[in-house]
Amino acid sequence: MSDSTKDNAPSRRQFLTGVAAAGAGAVAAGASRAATPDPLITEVQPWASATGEGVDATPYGLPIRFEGDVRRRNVEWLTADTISSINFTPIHALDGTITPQGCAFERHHSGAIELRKQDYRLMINGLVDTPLVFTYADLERFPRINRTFFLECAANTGMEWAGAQLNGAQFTHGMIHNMEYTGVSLRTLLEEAGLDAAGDLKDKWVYVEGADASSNGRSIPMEKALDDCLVAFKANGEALRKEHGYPVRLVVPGWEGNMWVKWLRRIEVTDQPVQSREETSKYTDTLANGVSRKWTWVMDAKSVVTSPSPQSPIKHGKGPLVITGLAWSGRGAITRVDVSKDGGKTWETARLAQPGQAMALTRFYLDTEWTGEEMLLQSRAMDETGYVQPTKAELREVRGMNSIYHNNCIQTWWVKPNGEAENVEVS
Ligand SMILES: Nc1nc2c(c(=O)[nH]1)N[C@H]1C(S)=C(S)[C@@H](COP(=O)(O)O)O[C@H]1N2
Ligand SMILES: [Mo]
Repeated sequence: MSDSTKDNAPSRRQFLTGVAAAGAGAVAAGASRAATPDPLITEVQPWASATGEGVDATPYGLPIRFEGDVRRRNVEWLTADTISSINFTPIHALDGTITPQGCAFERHHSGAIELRKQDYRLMINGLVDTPLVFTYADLERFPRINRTFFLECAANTGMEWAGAQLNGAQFTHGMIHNMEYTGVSLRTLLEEAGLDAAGDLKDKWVYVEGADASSNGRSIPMEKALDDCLVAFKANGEALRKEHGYPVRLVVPGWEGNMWVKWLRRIEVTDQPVQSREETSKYTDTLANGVSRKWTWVMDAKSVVTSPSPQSPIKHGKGPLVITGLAWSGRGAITRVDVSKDGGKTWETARLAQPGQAMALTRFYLDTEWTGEEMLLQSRAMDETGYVQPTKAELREVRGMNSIYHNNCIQTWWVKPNGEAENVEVS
């Protein structure tokens, strides 16, 4: 080894020289000094003996075929058909924070529709000075905003209320994605129509609906509509995919995914909420006493370890281990994430890959040494309001057992000595 390693900690020296000293299994880490000649290094390989594919072989690229496992997945028994259904983002296999559109979860109430830009119309009516209809080309002429936000379906983790249910972070926490949106501020469009006719804006609402058969109508308080909502037409730099609302969707930062209306066609300024199906019979939370609370729009702070996890077991034995996951809060930036290996008895503070960004996913890492013993792995997020992600028991105390939506409790993975992980409940 070079002299520079002398100053490093013992674990680092072991990391670099480990494999030369011992056979597989008893090794400290993955980096190895080959004991025998490695044909992958010493032999000329096929990929170096012939030319590769020319440019334009794939005019719009897809992931390389070896990554075919990184894909959305449906849970068939959850819904009667795939038209009104949900699938899940493979968060166990992604890293960083941006979700590629191609594997970002989908939730449709009446299927994903195909709507051409030429056929697109956005109406603003109701209590406005001048009712307006925008074409897609009209929207492109207003000043634009670029911001990254997470969208979490209120039902994310909803199957876990009664006990550990689905075996994988993709299924327990995969109704979430995080994209950089480009669009026009909703405020800009509302002001274009003029809000004098609405009078005092404090108690006013906007009712937003989509062009699909379900319309997915929701009422949004005017204060939020004028604050940070976007009428978006690009995600991660490219046009919205059909399944995410092409050509235009509403972005409602930090609030439940159901309000992010896709294929957005109408915004009505009203003096009261519409009390639509989506905000009365659905997307309300029934408490222990049978009373349902509504207008629970904000997604509270939450986190999950994405690896190791049931779909991402530890394959390398004991030694250096990267524990990683995602944290987010609809109330602002994530300020801290703690990780526990013993079901919440003791905690270590994880490293945030970047400072938390308000209402966007934050990636965390805990670079650790695994003893090879079993772990009850948990993560606990804190946001800038001082809010701490609750345990399952704490959440149930407030919410009872009748809820589906807004389950933001601490998740536990039981990591076994063989590296496999299972969804378990530690409440
Ligand atoms: N028009 C319309 N908008 C919609 C929906 C829908 O079915 N139709 N589903 C809602 C729900 S419940 C969620 S969680 C998000 C899902 O967005 P995604 O499919 O881009 O992940 O869109 C919301 N907006
Ligand atoms: Mo949703």
